[in-house]
Amino acid sequence: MALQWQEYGKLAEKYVQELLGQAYHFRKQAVAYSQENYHVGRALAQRRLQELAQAPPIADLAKQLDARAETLVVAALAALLLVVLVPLLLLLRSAKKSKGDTIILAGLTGAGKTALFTQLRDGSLHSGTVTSMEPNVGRFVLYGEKPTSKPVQIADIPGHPRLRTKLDEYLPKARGIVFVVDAVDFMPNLRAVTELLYDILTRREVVRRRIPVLIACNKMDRLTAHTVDFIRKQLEKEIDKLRVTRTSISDADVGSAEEIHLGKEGEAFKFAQTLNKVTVEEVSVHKDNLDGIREFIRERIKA
Ligand SMILES: Nc1nc2c(ncn2[C@@H]2O[C@H](COP(=O)(O)OP(=O)(O)OP(=O)(O)O)[C@@H](O)[C@H]2O)c(=O)[nH]1
Ligand SMILES: [Mg+2]
Repeated sequence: MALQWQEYGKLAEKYVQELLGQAYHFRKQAVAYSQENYHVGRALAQRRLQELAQAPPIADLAKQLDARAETLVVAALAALLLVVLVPLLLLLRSAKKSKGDTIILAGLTGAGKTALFTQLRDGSLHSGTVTSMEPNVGRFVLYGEKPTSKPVQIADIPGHPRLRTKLDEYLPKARGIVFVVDAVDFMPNLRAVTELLYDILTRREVVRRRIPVLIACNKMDRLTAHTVDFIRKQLEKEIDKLRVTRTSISDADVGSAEEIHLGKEGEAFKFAQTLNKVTVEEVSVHKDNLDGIREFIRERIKA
């Protein structure tokens, strides 16, 4: 029996309502999943899309409407497309936001990044004490964890000034940054350490995505190592000085009007003022005193 136009209208309205309801749940799920894990989110979204296309309302619609109702089918499909497209776009946007999945190890040459990398991966130091000339990148379950734990992608970026561009390459992929500082050979390098740290803390991708930074004061097994408190205060003081010179340089340079300023104007700089979380921890790669780092990694990438 052919349906009347009025009934077509009601039917279509009902289905669109239903689709809207489904799409809403779908969007919520997809967004939640994509923040946790982009791939899981995408797979779920695809499955949900398929289910949606086979959902009873749509199958029914096709069955019940005869050839004359073609326009209504088109309208319903257009509505479906709309309610599906919007969440999909949202999903893609949030997936983009959370695309970083790498823990970056940064810091001056000799700080202990490569030692830390192998300690986290193998539970041993290996023999090499050579300056790295290439980033070390690996995806692995942290040493000592259950083999079923989620693998973590870690990138150890060499500290040699000529290789700093490697940092530009990896920072957009960052989920978290471990900034390794040599607590023994600290004072002679204070300016250089601060410049590198300042550079990282004012990166647009770091600030915009609120990438947390862990300042790992390494080599605490050595008697001559400075305390964490001392290192934090020195870094804050030095950033304070650097802020002044960097700001006056950028004021003179019209092109960098968008420069990111660290901390609060008119107040002495403290790490607590940064938009992204900056914490300071005492570690020793040699003594495998790395709990703070393991915790930091697992907070970012859940086991
Ligand atoms: N005493 C002590 N020495 C350490 C510790 N961690 C690393 N070292 C030593 O510090 C030196 C430099 O370590 P690397 O891991 O090669 O330093 P890096 O940060 O990778 O340096 P680049 O590759 O040049 O950027 C090596 O001789 C390590 O054995 C530690 O916890 N305690
Ligand atoms: Mg190295």
